[in-house]
Amino acid sequence: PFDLCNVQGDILTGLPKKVETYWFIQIKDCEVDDFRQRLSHIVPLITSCAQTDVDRSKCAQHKKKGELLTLSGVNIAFSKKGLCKIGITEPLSNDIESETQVHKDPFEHGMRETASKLNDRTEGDSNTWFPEFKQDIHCLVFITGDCQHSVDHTFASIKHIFGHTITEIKTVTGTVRPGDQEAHEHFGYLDGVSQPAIKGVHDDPLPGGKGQKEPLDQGVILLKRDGDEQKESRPDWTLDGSFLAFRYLSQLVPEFQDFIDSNNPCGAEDDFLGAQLVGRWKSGAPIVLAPHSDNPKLGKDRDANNNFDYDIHSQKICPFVAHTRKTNPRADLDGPTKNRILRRGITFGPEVTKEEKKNKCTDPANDRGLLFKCYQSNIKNGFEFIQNSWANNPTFPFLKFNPGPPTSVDPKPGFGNGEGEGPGFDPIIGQAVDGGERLIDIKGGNGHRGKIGLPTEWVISKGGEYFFSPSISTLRDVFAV
Ligand code: N7H
Repeated sequence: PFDLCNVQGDILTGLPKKVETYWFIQIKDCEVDDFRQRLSHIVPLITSCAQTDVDRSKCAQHKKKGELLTLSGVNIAFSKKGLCKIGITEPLSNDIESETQVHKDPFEHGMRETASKLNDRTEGDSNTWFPEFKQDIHCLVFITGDCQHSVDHTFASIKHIFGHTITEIKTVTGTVRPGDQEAHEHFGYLDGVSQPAIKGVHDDPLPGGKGQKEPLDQGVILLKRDGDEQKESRPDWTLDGSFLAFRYLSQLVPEFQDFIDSNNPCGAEDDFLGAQLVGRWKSGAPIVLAPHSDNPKLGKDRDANNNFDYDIHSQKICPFVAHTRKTNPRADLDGPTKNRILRRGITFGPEVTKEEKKNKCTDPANDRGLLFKCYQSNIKNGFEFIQNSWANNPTFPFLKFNPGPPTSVDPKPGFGNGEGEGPGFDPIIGQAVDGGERLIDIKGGNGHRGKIGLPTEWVISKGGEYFFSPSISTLRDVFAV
């Protein structure tokens, strides 16, 4: 039976957080048995979905106890190398791979080895990855909390339990932004607005466009549940686990803002161009429902701010390349379900300083951005697909250069070069091969603006890894001893 007490809390419900520390560790060769023993003392500290779920009625155990929401949460996940280190060598995926197969399984090979698929630059002069992410990372422990103090307190106990059995590779802490920017990422846009609903967890999803109305099968996120393409062939212990994709993404905020300020069409609302690139205004209001100016009331309204769809024949209101359209195309693809992910990021780094604003340039000492993480039962269909086949693929959404019926509401159907070149890159996260030029075709409120080359990438990947986040019973009965 499905039990929210057995699923790690970050996956389906999200750990509540104002601060989150990510601890990337390696298990020492000679300490594997000791590590596994100590892991059994970590298990009781792991926060489950039931402990974070607002609807406690789903979990008899917690309803009885009437427990308060914990102030600090802990979850743990293992990379493929980490699983092998503790003696679990069985593949989690049955994708048959030949030596020559170009498309390697992302989890089995790890993010560094498959990073070229994401157009990340991990080597040579154009390398953007931190050296730590090029080392073998076995395990990720992350601790959330309502303040730095509660996170530090829990972190100290975790460190104490693992003791000398591990080597620390990297520790990073994210914090929500101050004041009214709390739920906003560093470019200023409200984040965490559109998330898929999951059957048996969020049975009464908020209204939404195509593919948003019905909750998704659990197996899109959880392994071995209905909707997991490899349900039958995976090892039993993978049940109710999920793959976690982590990315350290720096953001060049003053540079992004300068581009918006210098190119915003005259006469348009201040952030008109920014909203076109993202697909939503800073308040979270989708441009489909608020085409000309921001509407903060709509941005806040959970019943309304996701209840829209894209006009598949036109980008008159929302550009085909807008980040939200590229990463969840809704009606453009008839509401795809297998490429959905649950996002659980947090911002990191200081606010933009006066100096940086004045110089329109990020001070390298003030690294800031998003500690991005997302969950899915299949990384090839989830994170990797969204990044590679949609965001980095200028021809997606497909066939938009000739949108079909002459009755199209688009006054001038046809853009790009009309030969399949397509609408361009995701301006927020799209990456060209070797950091090459990114063209986008945007049709703003002032008519067709044509193809423009973006001056730089404003989001830079500095590393990451793929992990498996097991169920709590698997952690206790299979991983720990
Ligand atoms: Fe994105 N941003 O501020 O521009 N994202 N994102 N993202 N993103 C979304 O709906 C942003 C990243 C998705 O269902 C919003 O929560 C930034 C990666 C998906 O309509 C905003 C970064 C990937 C959605 C941002 C970043 C995605 C989404 C609108 C990096 C996957 C839901 C608010 C620094 C590969 C789309 C919201 C839907 C929404 C931003 C990263 C995917 C404001 C700054 C790496 C699926």
